Amino acid sequence: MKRNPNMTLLQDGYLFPEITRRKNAFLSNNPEANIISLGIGDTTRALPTCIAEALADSANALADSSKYTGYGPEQGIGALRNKIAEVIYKHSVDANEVFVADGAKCDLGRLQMLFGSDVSIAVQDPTYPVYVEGSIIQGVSKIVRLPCNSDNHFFPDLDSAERTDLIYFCSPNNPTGAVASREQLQALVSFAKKNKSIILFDAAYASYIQDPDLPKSIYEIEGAKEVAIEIGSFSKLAGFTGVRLSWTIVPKALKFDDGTSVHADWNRLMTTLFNGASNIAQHGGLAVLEKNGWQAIQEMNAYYLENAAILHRALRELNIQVYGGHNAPYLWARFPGRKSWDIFQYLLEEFHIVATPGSGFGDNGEEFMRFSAFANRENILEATERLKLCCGAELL
Ligand code: PGU
Repeated sequence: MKRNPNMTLLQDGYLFPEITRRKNAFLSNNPEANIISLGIGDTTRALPTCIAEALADSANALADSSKYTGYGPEQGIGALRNKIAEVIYKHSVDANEVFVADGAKCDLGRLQMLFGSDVSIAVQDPTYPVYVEGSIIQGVSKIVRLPCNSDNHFFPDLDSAERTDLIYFCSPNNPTGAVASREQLQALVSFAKKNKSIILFDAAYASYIQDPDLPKSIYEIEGAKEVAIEIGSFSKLAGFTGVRLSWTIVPKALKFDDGTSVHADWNRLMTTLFNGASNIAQHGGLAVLEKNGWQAIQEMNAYYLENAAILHRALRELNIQVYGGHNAPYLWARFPGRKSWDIFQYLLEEFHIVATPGSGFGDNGEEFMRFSAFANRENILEATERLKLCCGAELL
C-alpha cells in the first residue's frame, strides 16, 4: 500500500500537539513547574447549570424506551436548525440553509472534500493552519497567502491579491484577534463576486464581538449569500469544545459556475458521509439558545473578554506591542527580531507560561506570539504577575 503522497507534503506535526509535546518534555524534567496554558484556544469555564442539565436530561431520556432516539436527520434536529436561524441569524438565513455538525474543524475538512483537489485557495497569512493543511491533504496545490500585518491592519490588500476559487476568511481572526469592519467585508464580498470565488467565512469567534458596528456574520453584507459559506461553532460560544457542536450555513443562492447548487452538493455529501451530530449535544445546543442559556453564555464570553483586557494591559505595560484582544479572545504580541519558537521556549522555561508561536500560523506570524484568553482568572492574573517580574526587558 503506497502512502498518500499528499501526506508527505505536510510538516512533521500539527501545531498544537507539537506545543503539548514540548510542554510535556519540559514537565518531565521539571515536574514541580506550575504551567499556565495560554496556548491552545480551549475553554476552561464550567458550563452554566441550565445547559449541563439539558445535556443530562437528554442523556437520561436515552434510558427511557418511550423517549429513546437513534439516528437523527443528518442536517440536524429541526428545532435546532430553526433556533440557530432565529437567535444567531435573526432569520437572515433559512433554517434549511443551516447544517448542524460536530465541530467547525470537522466541517472544514468536509468542505475541503466537497471542493476537491482541483481548486486554488487563498488564506490570510497568518492563518488557522487547518485551512492550509486540510487542503494539502485533499491534494490542493495552489495556495495563495495574503499577508496580514500591522501595516495593513491585518486585512489583506485585495487590490493586489490574485484570484482563487476559494477564499478562507476568519473574523474575529485566529490568530491576530483582528475583527473585519463592515467596509472591509463589503470589499471582500465584492472581490469574491468579481472573481467568481467562494468565501469560506469562519465565524467561530463571532460571539466575542461586542461593538455593535462590527459585523458578526458575513450575511450582514448585502449579496454575501451568493458568494459565501459561513461556519459557526458552539465551542467558544458556549464552552462546547469537548461537547462538540457546530453549524455551517450553505445558502441556496450559492451556485457553482455551471449553475448547479452548492447546497444540494453539500446535502449530498453530508447525507453520505455524516450521520448527524450527537443528539445529546444538539439538546445542549438548544438550551444554549434558550433565554436562560443565552444570558449565561453572554456572561461567560464577557469573562473571557475581561481576561483578554487584563492580558492586553499587562503586555502594554511591559512595552510589548500587542494587537487583538478587543472583540476577540486572542492577543497577538510582537517581539521584534526574535524567533517565535525561541520566545515560546523562553516563556516556558523562565515563566512556566505556554503561548502559541506565531510562526505556526504562517510566515507573517514570525516574531509574534498568540496568547489565548480562555483561562481562569487566577491563571491570567498569575501569568501577568510572572511576566511583570521580567519588566519586559528580556522579552523585547
Ligand atoms: N475555526 C477556528 C478559526 C478555530 O480557531 C478553531 C479552534 C476551530 C475552527 C475549531 O472549532 P471546533 O468547532 O471546536 O471544531 N482553534 C483552536 C483549537 C485548535 C484546533 O486545532 O482546532 C486554536 O487554538 O486555534
